[in-house]
Amino acid sequence: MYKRYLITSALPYANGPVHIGHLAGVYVPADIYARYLRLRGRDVVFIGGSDEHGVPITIKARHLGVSPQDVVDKYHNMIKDSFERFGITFDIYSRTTSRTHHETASAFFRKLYDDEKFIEQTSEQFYDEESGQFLADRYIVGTCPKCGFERAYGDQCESCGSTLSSNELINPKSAISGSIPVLRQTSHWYLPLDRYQDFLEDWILNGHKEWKTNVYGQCKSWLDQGLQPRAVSRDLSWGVPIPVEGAEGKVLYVWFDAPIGYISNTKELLPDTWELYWKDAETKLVHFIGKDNIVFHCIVFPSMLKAHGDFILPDNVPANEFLNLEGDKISTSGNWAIWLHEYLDELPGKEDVLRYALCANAPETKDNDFTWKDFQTRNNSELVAILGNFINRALSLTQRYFDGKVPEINDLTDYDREVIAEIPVIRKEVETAIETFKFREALKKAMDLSRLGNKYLADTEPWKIAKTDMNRVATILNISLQISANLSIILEPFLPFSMKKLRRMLNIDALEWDKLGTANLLSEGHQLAVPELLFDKIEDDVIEAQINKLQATKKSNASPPPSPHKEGEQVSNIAPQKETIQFDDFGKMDVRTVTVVAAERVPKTDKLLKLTIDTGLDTRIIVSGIAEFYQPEEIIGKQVCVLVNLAQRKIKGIESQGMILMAKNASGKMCLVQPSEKIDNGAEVG
Ligand code: B3M
Ligand code: ZN
Repeated sequence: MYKRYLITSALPYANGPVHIGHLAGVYVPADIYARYLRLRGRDVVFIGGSDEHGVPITIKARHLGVSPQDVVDKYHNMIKDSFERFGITFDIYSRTTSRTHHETASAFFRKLYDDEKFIEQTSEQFYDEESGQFLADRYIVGTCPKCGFERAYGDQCESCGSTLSSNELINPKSAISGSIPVLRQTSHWYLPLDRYQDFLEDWILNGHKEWKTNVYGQCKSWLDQGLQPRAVSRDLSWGVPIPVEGAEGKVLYVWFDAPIGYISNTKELLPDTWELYWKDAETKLVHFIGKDNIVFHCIVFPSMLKAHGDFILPDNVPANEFLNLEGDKISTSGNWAIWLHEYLDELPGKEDVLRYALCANAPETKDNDFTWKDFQTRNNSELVAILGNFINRALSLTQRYFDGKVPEINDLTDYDREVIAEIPVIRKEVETAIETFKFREALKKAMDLSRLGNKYLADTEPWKIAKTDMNRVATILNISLQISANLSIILEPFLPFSMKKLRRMLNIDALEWDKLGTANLLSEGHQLAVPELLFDKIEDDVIEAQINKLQATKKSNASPPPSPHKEGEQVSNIAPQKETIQFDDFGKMDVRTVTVVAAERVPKTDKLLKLTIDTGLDTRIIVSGIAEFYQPEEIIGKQVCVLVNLAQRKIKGIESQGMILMAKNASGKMCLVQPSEKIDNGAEVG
């Protein structure tokens, strides 16, 4: 048996809130595991934190017109707060912008550098001469060579889904300035993973055959392909600076520094004893992650730890597959998600219902689907009808017949003995399932104890014999109450809020796991509190409101379908024609073709872009409310139509000289009106 446990859960990027996919994949199972081990009296440290580096954060900051620090401050606090409210019991939830982390990650790199564990290689990468910086893949946009989509990124085309490399893009442009990037030499440090191939093959393929098949399979496939050196530095200004002379403008690649965050956060939590958790072979290290993080936790990070030499390796990496939502992939940018902070606000007091639904339907071996209907059924048909019903019957009958005092246990029948003997069997099954990371199965087995209780009451029918044999009723209710007390232990890791409530009703303190399995947890005469309902039914209108909310998202995401209609026919979702005007009225409007030469977000607004346009007559500024529909980099270089003689207006402190013509449909979606072919700037439209 291990002396102590170090549990880590993937550090979410602090560029958005967390959603149910994160919870089902990582945080719910990790929290169940940590709570279970603590209940067993084990020495446990459970590490969490935000991943605050990486290009997506800098892109988000640029789009919002704020600093990367502002972005991570906002989301770190939001994520930390919602985890707390949801009952995720991290021993620490810190962040990779912390001083401890910068120092730890920097020292880690430096040790590998000094020990010559890296190779240095020079390659050609895109450089934006206008903004004076190398461009990360996400900062390069161009035409996809596979499908022709014009706004593909340097690493991926979001239209056809192909993985790309930036030099494959046709007409690449910098997303920062819109200029055409040039190739420039730059040198980086690489971790030569090929040198760790033999070690990894032996350690994983021979040594960890017990890992989940999805994890083992992915590792095997990476190893079968043969490992290649991987760059661990980037030309960026946001991140942990490379602690080597002459490396100005370079930072650690986010996937190099983020897993070191687990070490840094342990250090921050336990400045004096952290090394026991990371360096002593009697520590069991377990990483909870999603499937997209497998290679980093099973191949790259272990190679880093091995190269360093001082650290233990993970004993297991129970990665989950993905959770979909109502049949579609969860998408942060498409707002197709159930956000934790919104759930907590909109369904207060229902933390355990979500924990239950996500665990009962966890994507442990394959991708799974979350639906609001299933959520409702899990609550109404399982939590309310099985668990809540049993507890309620046991407690109310005791209230009715014995004034809420635990009655005495008299002669046991064979059936009583069988039921009591079942409790330790269930305990063993739950333990085995949790210890092999099968949390769905563990929850199902734990719920079997309440099924057992329900069946016992239904079979023995104490309410029927109350008139004739009160001794027998006492025994039946005593056993039912003992089952209830056992439930308060076995379900504690899964439903901590409700089990606290149950203990309040039973008028007992929290019991350790080792007490589980016996029928003498409550002594005769012990006074119970007045029973309440453990769970409430969730009505259809609550579920419908949530489904409607998702449907509204879907509607606003979808571009309106083309609606073929006959000439002259009024189509209902098109705005009606305005009143007739004279030609002179129209003649007053000076509409011209112009080119957008620069675009940026107006700070602290969601909707506004500040555009610099070349009108052929002059260069001027227009503030336009199109940021919801166009990213700044998409609009740079576009030729559009502008009403140039509109009276000047001040918007957010900026003088706006004109108005971009947009077509707007009934749902509010807007698109630019553009000439069908290139034409001089300043050409009159009319
Ligand atoms: N932030 C990726 C993710 O959220 C990354 C995990 C880091 S774990 C060290 O999927
Ligand atoms: Zn494509």
